[in-house]
Amino acid sequence: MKVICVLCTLLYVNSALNKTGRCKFVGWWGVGVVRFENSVCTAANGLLGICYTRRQCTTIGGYVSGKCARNIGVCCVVQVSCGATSSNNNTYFQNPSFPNIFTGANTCSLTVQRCSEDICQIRIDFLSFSLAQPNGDGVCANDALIISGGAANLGRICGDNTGQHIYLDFNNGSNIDINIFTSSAITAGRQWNLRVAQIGCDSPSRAMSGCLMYYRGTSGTVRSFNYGQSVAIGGRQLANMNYGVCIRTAPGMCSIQWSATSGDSFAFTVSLDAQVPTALTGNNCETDYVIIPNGVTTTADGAALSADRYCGSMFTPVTSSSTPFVLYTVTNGNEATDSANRGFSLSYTQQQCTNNLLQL
Ligand SMILES: [Ca+2]
Repeated sequence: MKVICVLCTLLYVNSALNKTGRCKFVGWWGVGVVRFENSVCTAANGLLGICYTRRQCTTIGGYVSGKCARNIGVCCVVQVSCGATSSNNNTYFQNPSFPNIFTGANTCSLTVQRCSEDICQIRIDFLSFSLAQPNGDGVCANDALIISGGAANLGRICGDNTGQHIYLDFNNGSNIDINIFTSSAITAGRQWNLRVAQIGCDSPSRAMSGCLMYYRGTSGTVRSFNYGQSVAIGGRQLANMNYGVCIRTAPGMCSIQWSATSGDSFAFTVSLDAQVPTALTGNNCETDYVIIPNGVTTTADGAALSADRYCGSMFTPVTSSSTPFVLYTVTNGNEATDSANRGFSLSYTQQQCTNNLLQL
Protein backbone atom coordinates (compact mmCIF):
# COMPACT_ATOMS: atom_id res chain seq x y z
CA MET A 1 0.00 0.00 0.00
CA LYS A 2 2.91 2.31 0.71
CA VAL A 3 4.12 1.94 -2.86
CA ILE A 4 0.66 2.66 -4.17
CA CYS A 5 0.29 5.80 -2.10
CA VAL A 6 3.68 7.15 -3.20
CA LEU A 7 2.61 6.46 -6.77
CA CYS A 8 -0.64 8.27 -6.15
CA THR A 9 1.18 11.34 -4.94
CA LEU A 10 3.51 11.39 -7.91
CA LEU A 11 0.67 11.01 -10.36
CA TYR A 12 -1.33 13.70 -8.61
CA VAL A 13 1.52 16.20 -8.88
CA ASN A 14 2.25 15.33 -12.47
CA SER A 15 -1.35 15.51 -13.51
CA ALA A 16 -1.88 18.88 -11.88
CA LEU A 17 0.82 20.23 -14.17
CA ASN A 18 -0.29 18.55 -17.34
CA LYS A 19 -1.08 20.38 -20.55
CA THR A 20 -4.47 19.00 -21.36
CA GLY A 21 -6.40 22.04 -20.26
CA ARG A 22 -8.84 19.78 -18.51
CA CYS A 23 -7.35 20.01 -15.04
CA LYS A 24 -6.91 16.29 -14.61
CA PHE A 25 -6.31 14.66 -11.34
CA VAL A 26 -5.84 11.04 -10.49
CA GLY A 27 -8.30 8.98 -8.57
CA TRP A 28 -7.28 5.90 -6.67
CA TRP A 29 -9.55 3.23 -5.48
CA GLY A 30 -9.24 -0.20 -3.86
CA VAL A 31 -5.83 -1.82 -4.15
CA GLY A 32 -4.83 -0.31 -7.47
CA VAL A 33 -4.29 3.11 -8.94
CA VAL A 34 -7.12 4.12 -11.23
CA ARG A 35 -7.01 7.06 -13.58
CA PHE A 36 -10.12 8.83 -14.69
CA GLU A 37 -10.75 12.14 -16.30
CA ASN A 38 -12.23 14.95 -14.25
CA SER A 39 -15.02 15.40 -16.73
CA VAL A 40 -18.29 17.20 -16.25
CA CYS A 41 -20.98 15.05 -14.67
CA THR A 42 -24.64 15.55 -13.94
CA ALA A 43 -25.15 15.32 -10.21
CA ALA A 44 -27.98 13.43 -8.58
CA ASN A 45 -29.58 16.79 -7.73
CA GLY A 46 -29.51 17.87 -11.39
CA LEU A 47 -26.66 20.38 -11.12
CA LEU A 48 -23.41 20.08 -13.04
CA GLY A 49 -20.45 18.77 -11.14
CA ILE A 50 -17.00 17.46 -11.81
CA CYS A 51 -15.92 13.87 -11.42
CA TYR A 52 -13.45 13.64 -8.53
CA THR A 53 -12.50 11.29 -5.79
CA ARG A 54 -14.43 11.79 -2.59
CA ARG A 55 -11.34 13.18 -0.91
CA GLN A 56 -10.64 15.68 -3.69
CA CYS A 57 -14.24 16.85 -3.52
CA THR A 58 -13.88 17.58 0.16
CA THR A 59 -10.57 19.36 -0.45
CA ILE A 60 -12.05 21.81 -2.93
CA GLY A 61 -15.05 22.55 -0.72
CA GLY A 62 -17.63 20.68 -2.76
CA TYR A 63 -20.24 18.15 -1.83
CA VAL A 64 -20.96 14.73 -3.29
CA SER A 65 -24.11 14.19 -5.31
CA GLY A 66 -24.06 10.91 -7.17
CA LYS A 67 -21.30 8.90 -8.83
CA CYS A 68 -19.37 8.95 -12.08
CA ALA A 69 -16.52 7.26 -13.99
CA ARG A 70 -18.21 3.88 -13.76
CA ASN A 71 -18.86 4.46 -10.07
CA ILE A 72 -15.17 4.98 -9.29
CA GLY A 73 -15.53 8.74 -8.82
CA VAL A 74 -18.11 10.96 -7.22
CA CYS A 75 -19.95 13.80 -8.87
CA CYS A 76 -18.76 16.82 -6.93
CA VAL A 77 -20.82 20.03 -6.88
CA VAL A 78 -19.33 23.33 -5.74
CA GLN A 79 -21.67 26.07 -4.51
CA VAL A 80 -20.13 29.20 -3.04
CA SER A 81 -21.17 32.68 -1.98
CA CYS A 82 -19.61 36.01 -1.00
CA GLY A 83 -15.86 36.12 -0.59
CA ALA A 84 -15.06 32.81 -2.25
CA THR A 85 -12.17 31.98 -4.54
CA SER A 86 -12.59 29.08 -6.93
CA SER A 87 -10.58 27.39 -9.63
CA ASN A 88 -13.20 24.70 -10.01
CA ASN A 89 -14.98 24.15 -13.31
CA ASN A 90 -18.74 24.69 -12.92
CA THR A 91 -18.72 26.68 -9.72
CA TYR A 92 -22.15 27.95 -8.65
CA PHE A 93 -21.92 31.48 -7.27
CA GLN A 94 -25.04 32.25 -5.26
CA ASN A 95 -26.45 35.02 -3.11
CA PRO A 96 -26.36 34.53 0.67
CA SER A 97 -29.26 32.31 1.73
CA PHE A 98 -29.98 31.20 -1.86
CA PRO A 99 -32.57 30.11 -3.00
CA ASN A 100 -34.19 32.62 -0.67
CA ILE A 101 -34.01 36.23 -1.78
CA PHE A 102 -31.36 38.54 -0.42
CA THR A 103 -32.44 41.95 0.88
CA GLY A 104 -29.21 43.24 2.39
CA ALA A 105 -26.70 45.81 1.21
CA ASN A 106 -23.46 44.14 0.41
CA THR A 107 -20.49 43.66 -1.85
CA CYS A 108 -20.41 40.01 -2.80
CA SER A 109 -17.50 38.71 -4.84
CA LEU A 110 -16.25 35.52 -6.39
CA THR A 111 -12.65 35.35 -7.53
CA VAL A 112 -12.20 32.94 -10.43
CA GLN A 113 -8.78 31.41 -10.93
CA ARG A 114 -7.81 29.38 -13.97
CA CYS A 115 -7.67 25.71 -13.06
CA SER A 116 -4.73 25.31 -15.45
CA GLU A 117 -2.70 27.46 -17.79
CA ASP A 118 -4.54 25.89 -20.71
CA ILE A 119 -7.79 27.53 -19.72
CA CYS A 120 -8.56 30.61 -21.84
CA GLN A 121 -12.13 31.57 -21.11
CA ILE A 122 -15.07 31.36 -18.73
CA ARG A 123 -18.74 31.05 -19.52
CA ILE A 124 -21.13 32.45 -16.96
CA ASP A 125 -24.67 31.13 -17.09
CA PHE A 126 -27.23 33.32 -15.36
CA LEU A 127 -29.35 30.46 -14.00
CA SER A 128 -31.08 33.00 -11.81
CA PHE A 129 -30.37 36.72 -11.67
CA SER A 130 -32.48 39.53 -10.31
CA LEU A 131 -31.08 42.81 -9.01
CA ALA A 132 -32.67 46.26 -8.71
CA GLN A 133 -33.69 47.92 -11.96
CA PRO A 134 -31.57 50.71 -13.49
CA ASN A 135 -32.48 54.37 -13.06
CA GLY A 136 -34.36 56.39 -15.68
CA ASP A 137 -31.23 56.70 -17.81
CA GLY A 138 -30.63 52.97 -17.86
CA VAL A 139 -27.69 53.30 -15.48
CA CYS A 140 -27.24 50.60 -12.83
CA ALA A 141 -26.93 53.23 -10.12
CA ASN A 142 -28.04 51.09 -7.19
CA ASP A 143 -27.34 47.41 -7.71
CA ALA A 144 -24.78 46.23 -10.24
CA LEU A 145 -22.84 43.24 -11.46
CA ILE A 146 -19.33 44.36 -12.32
CA ILE A 147 -16.80 41.89 -13.66
CA SER A 148 -13.15 42.89 -13.55
CA GLY A 149 -9.81 41.35 -14.39
CA GLY A 150 -10.85 39.70 -17.65
CA ALA A 151 -9.80 40.60 -21.18
CA ALA A 152 -12.83 42.85 -21.82
CA ASN A 153 -14.85 45.42 -19.94
CA LEU A 154 -18.54 44.74 -19.69
CA GLY A 155 -20.07 47.76 -18.05
CA ARG A 156 -22.57 47.55 -15.23
CA ILE A 157 -25.34 44.98 -15.42
CA CYS A 158 -28.47 44.98 -13.28
CA GLY A 159 -32.18 44.13 -13.42
CA ASP A 160 -33.53 40.76 -14.55
CA ASN A 161 -31.15 38.57 -16.51
CA THR A 162 -32.18 35.00 -15.82
CA GLY A 163 -31.35 32.87 -18.85
CA GLN A 164 -28.56 35.10 -20.15
CA HIS A 165 -24.96 34.02 -20.53
CA ILE A 166 -21.63 35.63 -21.21
CA TYR A 167 -18.19 34.51 -22.31
CA LEU A 168 -15.09 36.27 -21.08
CA ASP A 169 -11.44 35.58 -21.86
CA PHE A 170 -8.86 35.47 -19.13
CA ASN A 171 -6.30 38.25 -19.39
CA ASN A 172 -3.25 36.00 -19.40
CA GLY A 173 -3.02 34.56 -15.89
CA SER A 174 -5.02 37.21 -14.06
CA ASN A 175 -7.97 36.21 -11.94
CA ILE A 176 -11.45 37.32 -12.92
CA ASP A 177 -13.49 38.95 -10.17
CA ILE A 178 -17.26 38.71 -10.31
CA ASN A 179 -18.59 41.45 -8.04
CA ILE A 180 -22.22 42.04 -7.14
CA PHE A 181 -23.07 45.27 -5.37
CA THR A 182 -26.42 45.68 -3.66
CA SER A 183 -27.37 49.11 -2.44
CA SER A 184 -28.85 50.18 0.89
CA ALA A 185 -30.54 53.07 -0.94
CA ILE A 186 -33.45 50.92 -2.02
CA THR A 187 -35.31 47.89 -0.78
CA ALA A 188 -35.36 45.04 -3.25
CA GLY A 189 -35.38 41.27 -3.21
CA ARG A 190 -32.26 40.11 -5.01
CA GLN A 191 -31.37 36.65 -6.12
CA TRP A 192 -28.53 35.21 -8.16
CA ASN A 193 -27.17 31.83 -9.09
CA LEU A 194 -24.35 32.06 -11.62
CA ARG A 195 -22.64 28.95 -12.98
CA VAL A 196 -19.04 29.63 -13.94
CA ALA A 197 -17.53 27.12 -16.37
CA GLN A 198 -13.87 27.10 -17.36
CA ILE A 199 -13.17 26.55 -21.06
CA GLY A 200 -9.92 25.16 -22.47
CA CYS A 201 -8.03 27.10 -25.13
CA ASP A 202 -8.46 24.21 -27.57
CA SER A 203 -12.04 23.42 -26.58
CA PRO A 204 -14.74 23.34 -29.27
CA SER A 205 -16.93 25.09 -26.68
CA ARG A 206 -14.74 28.18 -26.73
CA ALA A 207 -16.41 31.29 -28.13
CA MET A 208 -14.64 33.39 -30.72
CA SER A 209 -12.75 36.34 -29.34
CA GLY A 210 -14.92 39.43 -29.10
CA CYS A 211 -18.18 37.54 -28.60
CA LEU A 212 -19.72 38.35 -25.25
CA MET A 213 -22.58 36.02 -26.13
CA TYR A 214 -22.31 33.00 -28.38
CA TYR A 215 -25.20 30.95 -29.75
CA ARG A 216 -24.90 27.66 -31.58
CA GLY A 217 -28.40 26.89 -32.86
CA THR A 218 -29.57 27.28 -36.44
CA SER A 219 -32.32 29.42 -34.93
CA GLY A 220 -32.81 31.12 -31.60
CA THR A 221 -33.58 34.30 -29.72
CA VAL A 222 -31.16 36.92 -28.45
CA ARG A 223 -32.23 39.39 -25.78
CA SER A 224 -30.42 42.45 -24.54
CA PHE A 225 -29.55 42.57 -20.85
CA ASN A 226 -32.57 43.22 -18.63
CA TYR A 227 -34.97 42.82 -21.55
CA GLY A 228 -38.56 42.54 -20.38
CA GLN A 229 -41.96 43.96 -21.17
CA SER A 230 -42.84 45.73 -17.93
CA VAL A 231 -41.23 49.01 -16.94
CA ALA A 232 -41.15 50.67 -13.55
CA ILE A 233 -38.86 53.68 -13.87
CA GLY A 234 -38.11 55.06 -17.34
CA GLY A 235 -37.11 51.98 -19.28
CA ARG A 236 -35.18 48.75 -18.99
CA GLN A 237 -32.44 49.15 -21.56
CA LEU A 238 -29.04 49.32 -19.88
CA ALA A 239 -26.72 52.24 -20.54
CA ASN A 240 -23.12 52.09 -21.75
CA MET A 241 -23.28 48.70 -23.43
CA ASN A 242 -20.94 47.79 -26.28
CA TYR A 243 -20.63 44.10 -27.09
CA GLY A 244 -20.90 41.48 -29.78
CA VAL A 245 -23.31 38.54 -30.01
CA CYS A 246 -22.05 35.77 -32.27
CA ILE A 247 -23.88 32.92 -33.94
CA ARG A 248 -21.97 29.83 -34.98
CA THR A 249 -22.39 29.29 -38.69
CA ALA A 250 -23.98 25.89 -39.20
CA PRO A 251 -22.81 23.70 -42.13
CA GLY A 252 -24.48 24.68 -45.39
CA MET A 253 -25.72 28.02 -44.05
CA CYS A 254 -24.77 31.20 -45.88
CA SER A 255 -26.90 33.95 -44.38
CA ILE A 256 -28.85 34.87 -41.29
CA GLN A 257 -32.18 36.60 -40.89
CA TRP A 258 -33.04 38.66 -37.82
CA SER A 259 -36.56 39.65 -36.87
CA ALA A 260 -38.33 41.07 -33.82
CA THR A 261 -39.65 38.25 -31.67
CA SER A 262 -43.28 37.74 -32.64
CA GLY A 263 -46.12 38.51 -30.28
CA ASP A 264 -44.18 41.15 -28.38
CA SER A 265 -44.89 44.79 -29.24
CA PHE A 266 -41.81 45.94 -27.32
CA ALA A 267 -39.43 43.42 -28.90
CA PHE A 268 -37.41 46.20 -30.50
CA THR A 269 -37.54 49.43 -28.52
CA VAL A 270 -33.98 50.68 -28.64
CA SER A 271 -34.38 54.43 -29.09
CA LEU A 272 -37.09 57.11 -29.42
CA ASP A 273 -40.52 56.58 -27.84
CA ALA A 274 -41.42 52.93 -27.39
CA GLN A 275 -45.11 53.81 -27.83
CA VAL A 276 -44.64 55.31 -31.30
CA PRO A 277 -43.30 52.63 -33.68
CA THR A 278 -40.57 54.13 -35.80
CA ALA A 279 -37.78 52.34 -37.66
CA LEU A 280 -34.47 54.11 -38.28
CA THR A 281 -31.27 52.94 -39.96
CA GLY A 282 -27.74 54.01 -40.78
CA ASN A 283 -26.55 57.44 -39.71
CA ASN A 284 -29.94 58.17 -38.18
CA CYS A 285 -28.88 55.87 -35.34
CA GLU A 286 -26.46 57.80 -33.14
CA THR A 287 -27.12 56.90 -29.51
CA ASP A 288 -28.54 53.41 -29.01
CA TYR A 289 -28.59 50.84 -31.81
CA VAL A 290 -27.72 47.37 -32.98
CA ILE A 291 -25.27 46.71 -35.79
CA ILE A 292 -25.87 43.93 -38.28
CA PRO A 293 -22.96 44.04 -40.73
CA ASN A 294 -24.10 44.48 -44.31
CA GLY A 295 -27.76 44.05 -43.38
CA VAL A 296 -30.39 44.09 -46.08
CA THR A 297 -34.09 44.85 -45.64
CA THR A 298 -36.80 44.64 -48.24
CA THR A 299 -38.99 47.72 -48.57
CA ALA A 300 -42.73 47.62 -49.18
CA ASP A 301 -42.23 47.98 -52.93
CA GLY A 302 -39.74 45.12 -53.02
CA ALA A 303 -36.52 47.12 -53.22
CA ALA A 304 -33.46 46.06 -51.23
CA LEU A 305 -32.19 48.54 -48.68
CA SER A 306 -28.72 48.12 -47.15
CA ALA A 307 -27.62 49.35 -43.74
CA ASP A 308 -25.44 48.43 -40.78
CA ARG A 309 -27.13 50.27 -37.93
CA TYR A 310 -30.71 49.73 -36.77
CA CYS A 311 -32.54 51.65 -34.06
CA GLY A 312 -35.84 53.26 -33.15
CA SER A 313 -38.87 51.37 -31.89
CA MET A 314 -39.69 49.09 -34.81
CA PHE A 315 -37.65 46.45 -36.63
CA THR A 316 -38.15 45.17 -40.15
CA PRO A 317 -36.58 41.75 -40.80
CA VAL A 318 -32.89 42.05 -41.74
CA THR A 319 -30.82 39.53 -43.67
CA SER A 320 -27.03 39.47 -43.67
CA SER A 321 -24.56 37.29 -45.55
CA SER A 322 -21.60 38.72 -43.69
CA THR A 323 -19.69 36.06 -41.77
CA PRO A 324 -19.08 35.25 -39.02
CA PHE A 325 -22.68 35.95 -38.10
CA VAL A 326 -22.62 38.69 -35.49
CA LEU A 327 -24.82 41.39 -34.01
CA TYR A 328 -23.36 44.25 -32.00
CA THR A 329 -25.16 46.20 -29.29
CA VAL A 330 -24.34 49.83 -28.54
CA THR A 331 -26.00 52.13 -26.00
CA ASN A 332 -24.90 55.50 -24.69
CA GLY A 333 -25.00 56.81 -21.13
CA ASN A 334 -28.51 58.22 -20.97
CA GLU A 335 -32.06 58.05 -22.30
CA ALA A 336 -32.40 61.78 -22.85
CA THR A 337 -34.30 61.50 -26.14
CA ASP A 338 -35.89 58.11 -25.46
CA SER A 339 -38.91 56.86 -23.56
CA ALA A 340 -39.79 53.49 -22.05
CA ASN A 341 -37.25 51.54 -24.08
CA ARG A 342 -36.98 47.86 -23.20
CA GLY A 343 -34.03 46.96 -25.43
CA PHE A 344 -34.49 44.11 -27.87
CA SER A 345 -35.60 40.53 -28.27
CA LEU A 346 -34.49 39.47 -31.73
CA SER A 347 -34.99 36.03 -33.19
CA TYR A 348 -32.60 34.67 -35.79
CA THR A 349 -32.77 31.95 -38.41
CA GLN A 350 -29.79 30.76 -40.40
CA GLN A 351 -30.53 30.32 -44.07
CA GLN A 352 -29.21 27.66 -46.39
CA CYS A 353 -26.80 28.43 -49.18
CA THR A 354 -28.24 28.53 -52.64
CA ASN A 355 -26.41 27.65 -55.86
CA ASN A 356 -23.92 25.84 -53.69
CA LEU A 357 -22.39 22.42 -54.16
CA LEU A 358 -23.59 21.56 -50.67
CA GLN A 359 -27.11 21.59 -52.04
CA LEU A 360 -26.46 18.87 -54.62
CA1 LIG B 1 -29.59 55.66 -24.51
